[in-house]
Amino acid sequence: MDDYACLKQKEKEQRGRRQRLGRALGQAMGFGAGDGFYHLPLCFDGLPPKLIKTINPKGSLLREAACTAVAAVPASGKPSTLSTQKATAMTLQPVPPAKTPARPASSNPVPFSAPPAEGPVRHDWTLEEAARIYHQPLLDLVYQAASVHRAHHDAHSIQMCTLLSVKTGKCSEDCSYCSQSAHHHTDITPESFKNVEQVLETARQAKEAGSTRFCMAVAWRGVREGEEFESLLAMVRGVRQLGLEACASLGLVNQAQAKRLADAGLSAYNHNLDTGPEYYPKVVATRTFQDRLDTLEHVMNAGIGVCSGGIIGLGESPEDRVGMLHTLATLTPHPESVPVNALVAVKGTPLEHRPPVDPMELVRMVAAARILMPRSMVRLSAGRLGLTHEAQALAFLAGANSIFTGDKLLTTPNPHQTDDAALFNSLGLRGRPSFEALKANHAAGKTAEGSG
Ligand code: SAM
Ligand code: DTB
Ligand code: SF4
Repeated sequence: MDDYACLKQKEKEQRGRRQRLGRALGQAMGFGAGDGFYHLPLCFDGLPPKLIKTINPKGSLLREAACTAVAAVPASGKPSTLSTQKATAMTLQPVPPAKTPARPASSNPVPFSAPPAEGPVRHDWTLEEAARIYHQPLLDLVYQAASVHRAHHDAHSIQMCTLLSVKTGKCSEDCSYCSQSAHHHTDITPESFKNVEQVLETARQAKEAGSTRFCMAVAWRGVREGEEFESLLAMVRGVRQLGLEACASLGLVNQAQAKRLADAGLSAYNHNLDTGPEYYPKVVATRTFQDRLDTLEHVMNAGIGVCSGGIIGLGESPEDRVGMLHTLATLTPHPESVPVNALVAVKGTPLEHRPPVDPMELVRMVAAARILMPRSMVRLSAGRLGLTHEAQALAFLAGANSIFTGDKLLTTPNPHQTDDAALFNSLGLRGRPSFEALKANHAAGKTAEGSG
């Protein structure tokens, strides 16, 4: 059996084990079949789970128990221990209905029911629910996000993406964070549109270095028809022929342009919301949040995967961050990937003096994105140079499963390949094969691991 089939078989077995375990525990706790409880074993590698979370979907019960002893708290609130053998059960309080999205003091944890591992992916999150997830004490949030992550993804596998700026600088837009805006006076050297062969050569090198996705960005307000767009379409076709996933970040696109990109084989389109709807006008004046949403709609309609996330550290409030996550998590479908960037404060931009982003805030953002969009790739994007290996490890634990590799992002530096190799090595991580490689190898009955 090849890796892909093996993975699917393993998932099926795990699902069966969890369902049997859930049923047995539920019955032992005195629940009927109609109670709709969920159990989320945190360890399911063929061994009995050490920790069980029981979540009533109505939100009235939430408990967490060591597997050797299971305690139940009925709706009345009176606990009844069902197994007294080495009772170490930890009981959490019933979940109160969400009202104010204020961050609780760390001594006052607010339990929140994570989506069940096997449950449907939700697109109907309320803003209050998103806020309650986001504002949990950090370790509760990371713990929950890690559980969701491991239920939906191989936690050792990280997507490696390479970025290339196809046209650099002299951009008409006034994005306050961006080194490439013609409105700011930065030290970057503008570069004209690269030719197709130059771009494909870089893509070949990226593939050799282990990347499975190649992302081409252009410093434009939006796509312009003409020779350069035709070249971009040729680049997309060429990148796909190399066996890489092709992503483009070209600013605003209309429906017809999105369709042409889809026909060329584009796998994903990167178009970030950047921040929440209220704060957006403070960051960019030359276009609106709605313009960004319209482009996402065109991309979705064309059948291209949406890659959309944002930046933290622009001076936005936690509510703005929640607003952005909520907008993304209520899209149907969810973006296939969600980049989480920390501002790289570039000299000459209006944000050059912003203080560095607290790594824990970046981890919080990653974790909340993971819980709200359990199946999306969450990309730890710009700002990794400001993170220690330990901070990145926490972000991976919290559900980040994609990074940009290579020494340069678009105009700013990124960790060196050898540094990332050391990080992967110390954490036991490996590069993830592309979706297409997994499928193709499955069809051909070959081993997928390590392919591009
Ligand atoms: N011009 C296109 C656009 O605006 O969509 C594509 C390129 S633009 C550079 C892509 C994204 O990079 C932005 O939406 C923003 O999220 C991110 N970005 C740009 N400059 C950044 C910075 N200094 N720090 C962090 N992220 C940045
Ligand atoms: C994304 O979310 N981050 C990337 C990519 N999408 C295009 C860009 C990061 C740019 C960081 C600043 C720079 O290098 O200019
Ligand atoms: Fe131009 Fe994109 Fe930079 Fe805004 S983020 S200035 S649109 S390149």
